[in-house]
Amino acid sequence: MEETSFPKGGMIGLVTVVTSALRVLLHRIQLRTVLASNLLLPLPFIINSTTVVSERNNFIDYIRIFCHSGHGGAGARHFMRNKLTAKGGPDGGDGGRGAHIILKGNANLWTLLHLRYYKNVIAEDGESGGKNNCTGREGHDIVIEVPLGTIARDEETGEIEAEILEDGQEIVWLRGGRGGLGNANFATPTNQVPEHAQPGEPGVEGWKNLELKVLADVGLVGFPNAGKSTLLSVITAAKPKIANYAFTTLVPQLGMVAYRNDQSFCIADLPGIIEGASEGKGLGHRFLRHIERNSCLLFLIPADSNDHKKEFAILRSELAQYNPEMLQKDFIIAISKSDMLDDELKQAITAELPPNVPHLFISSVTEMGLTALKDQLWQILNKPASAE
Ligand SMILES: Nc1nc2c(ncn2[C@@H]2O[C@H](COP(=O)(O)OP(=O)(O)OP(=O)(O)O)[C@@H](O)[C@H]2O)c(=O)[nH]1
Ligand SMILES: [Mg+2]
Repeated sequence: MEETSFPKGGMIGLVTVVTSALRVLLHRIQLRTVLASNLLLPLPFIINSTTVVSERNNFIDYIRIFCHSGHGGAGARHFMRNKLTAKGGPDGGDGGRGAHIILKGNANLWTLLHLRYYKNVIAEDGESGGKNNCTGREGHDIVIEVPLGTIARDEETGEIEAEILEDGQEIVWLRGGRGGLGNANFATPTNQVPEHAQPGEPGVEGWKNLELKVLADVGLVGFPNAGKSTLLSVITAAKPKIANYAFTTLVPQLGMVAYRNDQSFCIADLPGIIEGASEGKGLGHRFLRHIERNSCLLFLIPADSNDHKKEFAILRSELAQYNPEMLQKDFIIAISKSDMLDDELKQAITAELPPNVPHLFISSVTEMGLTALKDQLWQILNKPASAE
């Protein structure tokens, strides 16, 4: 009889093909693990942006992400069996809780830039319960670190679900599903062999928005070129871009003002506002949301303005169109670039402005009036609550 056998060359070829296929498969599995771990590993992945492309890209105050908290593990249905116990009781353990998605305040962050590339945040499911009353492992919670002043909303309903205001503050944003109870929990004197064990509860999922409203004490409001950034650069250590053309500042900038006796307060320089900003002119009113949280507003009107009163009225009306509550805030008017004014012109401007409006003359170049300005801002920020 003739023996059937593989030719030697064919065998080697087959082995080579199988080995390379295995190698490709292994590579794919490794790649998948890396990608999956990106989504499953606990956040935060704080990207230290030394490679920032431009000022405009650097400030992210809104992101949209899909979130899914973990499913609870199922409770086990099991009865004890071993060589000494023929008919042991039920010993099915409980399922573990699905992972939560937690928001945590971090005072060292001030944009949502580090979350920019995370489109999905998928938390781990809880493990099922085991025999011998073993409870399943809980999913690892995901902690998303966000800057102070971050609001979390549900995209569909628009409802505010969480708000981070303090450093270290933690809010369980999306709860993981509860683990199901194992059948050991259902044993009663009349039913000693419960067949029932609970399934785990599902997690929560949906498209969510994270929105940052900068938490500064004072917000600088003014037309483009009013000298806002120059003022920030003089009274704080911030180094904003300053130039003699409109819309030099494209994103909000923050700075800490050092005040007498080692005290300080935070001031935010916002992109310039022009007439019609609430209808989208200039940079629109996209950045006005950052003024909503400021305790006090500092309107900056340049000394060389054609009509100081009108400029102030336009700024107020743009704020009101965005949110009428902004007009309730305390404010001061500072006439910037006052080094260009003599006493006569100062008197003319004072006469022009509404009589009951507090105003003062400052110059960032000669530092005139800056101490008085800081004093007034400090007084407003620290006035007793009853005086409001
Ligand atoms: N003489 C004088 N010039 C000033 C003073 N403050 C600012 N400037 C000049 O005004 C111009 C505009 O200054 P910025 O600080 O960039 O103005 P801004 O309000 O931040 O402008 P945007 O960012 O475009 O909204 C620059 O050329 C400054 O040098 C001042 O106190 N005195
Ligand atoms: Mg500026």
